[in-house]
Amino acid sequence: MKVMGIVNVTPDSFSDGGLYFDADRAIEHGRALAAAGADLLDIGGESTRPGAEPVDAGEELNRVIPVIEGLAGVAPISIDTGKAEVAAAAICAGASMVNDVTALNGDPEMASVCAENGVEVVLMHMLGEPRTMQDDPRYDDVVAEVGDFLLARVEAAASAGISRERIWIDPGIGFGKTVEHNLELLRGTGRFVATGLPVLVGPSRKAFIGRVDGSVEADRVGGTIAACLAVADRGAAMVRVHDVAPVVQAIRVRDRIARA
Ligand code: PMM
Repeated sequence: MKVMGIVNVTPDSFSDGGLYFDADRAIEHGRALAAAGADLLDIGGESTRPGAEPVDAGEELNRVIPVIEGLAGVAPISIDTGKAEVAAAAICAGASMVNDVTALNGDPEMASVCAENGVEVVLMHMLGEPRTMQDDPRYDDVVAEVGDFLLARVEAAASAGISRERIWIDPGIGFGKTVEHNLELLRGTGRFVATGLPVLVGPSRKAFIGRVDGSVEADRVGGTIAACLAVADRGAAMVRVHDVAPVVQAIRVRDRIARA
């Protein structure tokens, strides 16, 4: 299982908001994550934390482009954005993957930008939008509904010319889900893997961990590792994490045990 290291160039992200807002610090952080074993670096300039307000494209570009330029060649780069303009500029600067938490629903130009540039694309499930997604989310069967949504978005992406081999799916842990929904999605990872598409999961330091043990964001590495190992056992292809070194170590040991 691969590890995607998170570089949030934002003042207000979920658990590291403000830490790497300065481009030089973000680049230094990205280099450290790559040295710690990250297979990819996911660079984002707009926070998607619950309640977050949107950022305009100009500001998002100012945040992410210098960081992508600084990290191009250090590791493969993913751009975490829902905006086609940002994705296009990020690709020019060196990104080879577009991680779109809106699953191509946020910007009508996004699918064509991804198709024309032949990049990999992550389609993630979110209920509604970040500002309101945690207001009483409800599902009858969360795994089935998230799976149906993702498969519909895969079809939309494929009809827009994005090659199926380049599409990843992600259940969107924390994006319009209660703690029980998140635990069910993690438990149900195998159902997403059974689609044959590579599955990315982003449990890192998220609130469901704190709901299990009362921990604060910076103190959720153990819970993050537990979730990463659980999805590795169920066939996930990649996890998106802040704490790359301990997660890489946990996966290496898990893989050696699994191989015997
Ligand atoms: N989570 C966040 C941001 N982007 N992208 C994908 N594909 N999956 C996720 O789970 C995901 C994401 C929010 O976490 P952060 O603010 O700590 O980066």
